[in-house]
Amino acid sequence: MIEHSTIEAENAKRIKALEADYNALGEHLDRRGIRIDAIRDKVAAYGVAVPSWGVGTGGTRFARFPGAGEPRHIFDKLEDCGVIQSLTRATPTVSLHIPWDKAPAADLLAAGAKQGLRFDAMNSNTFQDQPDQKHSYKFGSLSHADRATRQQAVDHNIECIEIGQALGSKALTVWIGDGSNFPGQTDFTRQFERYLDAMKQVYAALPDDWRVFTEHKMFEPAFYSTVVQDWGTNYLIAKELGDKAMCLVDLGHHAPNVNIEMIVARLIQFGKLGGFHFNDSKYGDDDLDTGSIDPYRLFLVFNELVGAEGKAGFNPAHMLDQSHNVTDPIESLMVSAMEVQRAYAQAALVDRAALAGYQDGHDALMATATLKAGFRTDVEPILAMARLRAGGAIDPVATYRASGYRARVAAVRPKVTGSGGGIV
Ligand SMILES: [Mn+2]
Repeated sequence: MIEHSTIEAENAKRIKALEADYNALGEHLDRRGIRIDAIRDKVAAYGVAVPSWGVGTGGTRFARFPGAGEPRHIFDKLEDCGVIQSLTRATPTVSLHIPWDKAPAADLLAAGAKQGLRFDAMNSNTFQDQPDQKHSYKFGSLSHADRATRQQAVDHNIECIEIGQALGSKALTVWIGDGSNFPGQTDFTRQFERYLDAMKQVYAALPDDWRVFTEHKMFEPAFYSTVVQDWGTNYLIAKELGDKAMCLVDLGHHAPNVNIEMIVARLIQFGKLGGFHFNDSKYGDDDLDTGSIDPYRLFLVFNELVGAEGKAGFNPAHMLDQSHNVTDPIESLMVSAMEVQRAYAQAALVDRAALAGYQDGHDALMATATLKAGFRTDVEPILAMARLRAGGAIDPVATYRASGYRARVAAVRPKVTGSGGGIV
């Protein structure tokens, strides 16, 4: 845990500069007809979920280099998530992965409450074989040719719903590794029929106030075809299943240069945007830190989200989904949560009435300039002020380093050298 006195001491070093920057930005925004406090309050109310697996060091297909003081189990993970929330005040929820995070519900609830954390969407796992598992997922899970294997995958997803119900979660995210590695290996249509049939069974087990998010991904671990390949297939699934089924967009699960913000707009327009997995990428599903490669694209996604605020039924779930290989995962997740907030705040600055006017008047130059005016604004004082007022740190990374947390937990948590898993 981070001592409150550490946060206060670190904030004391920075509060004067922050107040000056905040006031200067307030004057600037005032000239643009924007009330800075309103944006600050929007940011303060915004939260993004941390994936439980994100606090461990990830890995690549080649190796995993463990870091010091990595969490040993879900309770260590919740402690790390508590650190992220206490410093950033941007991550009030945690998304669990079953079976990695399996533990008695009462213990999870107590540990979450101690850290001031609630539980977001549940994540099932049918892309690995567990030691006690009867049927292998080597050739698929929900779309497997063998009925008993499909049933095992269905039962696992239903178990995830039941675990989630006990924790106050309201959604299940389903990502499968099913697909094929060779042309001709599978029949596209029959495989997809089997998947839909299995998902209908999962859907039937959803409580009334739950949603199921299906996550598309164009490749890996299947490298020729995947069953839930793209947003079009994902949309078909959501339509086939029903109103509680929605599409989840992982920013890394598209081909390079795909216009993801337009996909977001389409899914919003037809009421099927369920949520996000935020990360960044350069070449593929790189799972890099959110906003580290292309912050403008993140902003453009948020521009669509802010534009849709208030639309009936619009309530996407936001979660980070990254793999940290060369950084302290806590630092990466803090920075990423702040990058998501930054894109949100910048998108909230866009003058939408002016933008619509330029769009309808065919003034392409001023339309794009109006959009970019939001992105160009340095909103850091707004984010920092929102954190400060909520009891967080003006500078979360500096405060975290000053706290000595990593060294403290490294002293009691032995190094984990096994494969971590967690690229989903
Ligand atoms: Mn994902």
